[in-house]
Amino acid sequence: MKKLIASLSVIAALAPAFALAADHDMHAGHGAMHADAAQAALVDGLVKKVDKAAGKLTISHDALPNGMPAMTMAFKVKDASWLDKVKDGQKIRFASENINGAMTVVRLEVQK
Ligand SMILES: [Cu+2]
Repeated sequence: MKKLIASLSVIAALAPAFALAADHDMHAGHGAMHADAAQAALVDGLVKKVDKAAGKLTISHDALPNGMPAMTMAFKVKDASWLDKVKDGQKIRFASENINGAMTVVRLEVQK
């Protein structure tokens, strides 16, 4: 009985981590299912940070076609030269795709 309680508490301790992982996987899978729609649809975003060393853009984005709600997050970019086209506070329209588990900007238009 003592052993059962111990293993239950281990499961309880791990449960939040599992829940997070499962949520992440579902999110990624959802994105993959709708890859075609994601490719086509441009979403409004605001550049928060340009990280040339990491090849990443932090974007405050509207809701994405893959179901991700509006939030601020880092995206990889398909073409590193795009990091030279934008700066902090730049308004953009972009399309993103989940590429090998990393949300990646696959189209980017600078808003004047
Ligand atoms: Cu996001």
